Amino acid sequence: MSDLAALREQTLAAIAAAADEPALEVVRVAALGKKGAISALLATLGKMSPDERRTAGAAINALKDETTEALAARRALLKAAALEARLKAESLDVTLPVRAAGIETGRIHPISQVIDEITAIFADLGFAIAEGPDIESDDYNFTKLNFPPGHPAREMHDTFFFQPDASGERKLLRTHTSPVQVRTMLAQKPPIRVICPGRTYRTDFDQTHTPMFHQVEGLVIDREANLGHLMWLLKEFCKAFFEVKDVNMRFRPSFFPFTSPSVEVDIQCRRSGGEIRFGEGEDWLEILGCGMVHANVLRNCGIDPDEYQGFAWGMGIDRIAMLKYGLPDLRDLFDADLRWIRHYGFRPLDIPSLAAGLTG
Ligand code: 2NM
Repeated sequence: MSDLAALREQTLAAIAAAADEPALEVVRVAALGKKGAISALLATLGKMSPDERRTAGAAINALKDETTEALAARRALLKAAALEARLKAESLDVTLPVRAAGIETGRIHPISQVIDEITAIFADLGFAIAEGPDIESDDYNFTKLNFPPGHPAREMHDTFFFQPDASGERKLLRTHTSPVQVRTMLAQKPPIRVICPGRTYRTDFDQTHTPMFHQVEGLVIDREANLGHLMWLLKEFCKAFFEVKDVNMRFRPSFFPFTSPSVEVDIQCRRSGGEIRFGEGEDWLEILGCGMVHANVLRNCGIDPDEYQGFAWGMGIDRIAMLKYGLPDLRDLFDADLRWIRHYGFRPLDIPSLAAGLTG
């Protein structure tokens, strides 16, 4: 048997014996690789006489083609067999319970839920929602709101100040969301109906205060907007938010620099056994502050107080979220504890709307 015939037999046998694709690749390299046996034979052609080359060349090339074809056929076979084996080994039991998707396991934080509820109530009453930056100027947070420089009411706000910048200006973390209302009045012409929910900051940290907390403030500016409208609006809000048919409210005179007159509002409730019910009982719970926007504030924000007037109110969101949903400790709200959010959080697609009932 010639060398060529022996090589052919050996190569084809090795191809037939290759049990998987990596083994087949080893055979291919040994035959057709740079240093393979057939490649080596092809390299000898150069040293042959033209006659020899004609016959040997044809034979070696025929072996090369035959080997290539055999390799391709074997590879196709092995591929099919490997797929067959995988299909046999891997099975999917479609009757098994499905693992919960993110949308099922994720939860909405009670604060986000309450902001969405408040937004739904006021949007239904024709209010727009406005937001602004957490870092504010002293001017927007205080001066324009009728807290003149040096006014003692500034001290009551326990403000986080930044270092002064190159121009000497000292920015701060907003102590209330009122600067958003300032921005709204400066940017829009009355009539204005807007609510501003968001984060606010004061250097207070104890059982009932966290340095970051949430507020929602509202503002109405129109030619004849008055305290009667405000009282009606707040009552409608409280009924919708606490999901009761009626609430008793108490309006007490108070003081804020940006409103005159200023009023604090309590709602009637009953506390028993760690539970709280609204619209009945003999306790009073303070829930918000409000008043007629001070003429100085209107003037500072480019609104003529002889032509327009308005009312504003502000309330803390964290505490009413705790009251409504029975959250026992304020600080849990910001602890980022997964077990807590799984227990107290809301399902992502239960979006509050008045039509569906606020909480589904
Ligand atoms: C409150 C109480 C009373 C208030 C006033 C304004 C503005 F910008 F119109 F002057 N915004 N928010 C306001 C009034 C806030 O929070 C207890």
